[in-house]
Amino acid sequence: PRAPAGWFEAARFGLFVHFGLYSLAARHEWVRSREAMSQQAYDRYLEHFDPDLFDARELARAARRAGMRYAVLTAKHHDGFCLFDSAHTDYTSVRVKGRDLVAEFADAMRAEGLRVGLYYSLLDWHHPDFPVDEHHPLRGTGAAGEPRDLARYRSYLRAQVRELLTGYGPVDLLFFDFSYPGMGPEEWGARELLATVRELAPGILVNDRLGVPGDYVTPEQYQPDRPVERDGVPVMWEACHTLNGSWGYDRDNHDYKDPALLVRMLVESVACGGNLLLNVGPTGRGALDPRAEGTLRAIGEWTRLHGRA
Ligand code: FUL
Repeated sequence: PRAPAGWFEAARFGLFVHFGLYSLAARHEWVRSREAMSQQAYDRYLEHFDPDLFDARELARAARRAGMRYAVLTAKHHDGFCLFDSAHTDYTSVRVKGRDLVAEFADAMRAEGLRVGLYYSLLDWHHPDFPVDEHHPLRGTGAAGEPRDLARYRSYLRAQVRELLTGYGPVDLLFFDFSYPGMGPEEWGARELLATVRELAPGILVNDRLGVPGDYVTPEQYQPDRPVERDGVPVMWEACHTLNGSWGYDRDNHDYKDPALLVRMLVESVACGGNLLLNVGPTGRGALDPRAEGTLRAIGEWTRLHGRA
């Protein structure tokens, strides 16, 4: 492949961190939608939310030792629960438990020399103006009978992205998630949103899931075996993968990929000019599951011997 164009291509290997209320349910980050839980039922997890074992510095060290050079945390996933302080909702880890996990994460990654990425869900099952459709059959969402106002929803997205890009020091990468039929660039106000991002953080990298072209593309749970192209032109890409098929902590799922396989996926990504973003889903208390920890350690053994700084 051609020479790396910047930090992202030189980095090659990153850590994805899916953590949120769903981690307490310990059976997949889509649990609320999959089980059609009402907001009230889901908020049982809110009552028990206490990430007392979430140690961002430990996470950063584990990533660095594995050979990773950046990390991406779910600042907000589809359930709408924010791991950062927001003036626009009370549904945050700060209001509930006094923990600004985005701040802890950003500080820790920088301290360990890793680049900082934030994942921000465009879907929001908690927001009264997010349209719940056939893809997201949630019970009891939103104020009964009140019409949903997409313009208001777009302002919410923009306001929160502004908070993320102004309150946490330099953010290197934004991973938006995701567009689907019926909900795309029009609905998100993608162009205005992107303009705000570019204005606040000119050097930032933005992925392609807003539904408008971004800086890099994001094959998910699929391993490209050749350089990735769009319209015949090679593009920057990053394959994201789970350890066991679930992004959020899935306690009873023992189907972990072998570290040797993950190393091959990393090598294949690099050989084809792409990155690998490997996910961990910390437990409800915020700790790395020993199986995830062991996997990162095993990959680290390999990168220590075969990697280049
Ligand atoms: C998907 C999401 O729906 C999953 O929950 C996960 O966050 C993955 C990285 O992106 O589109």
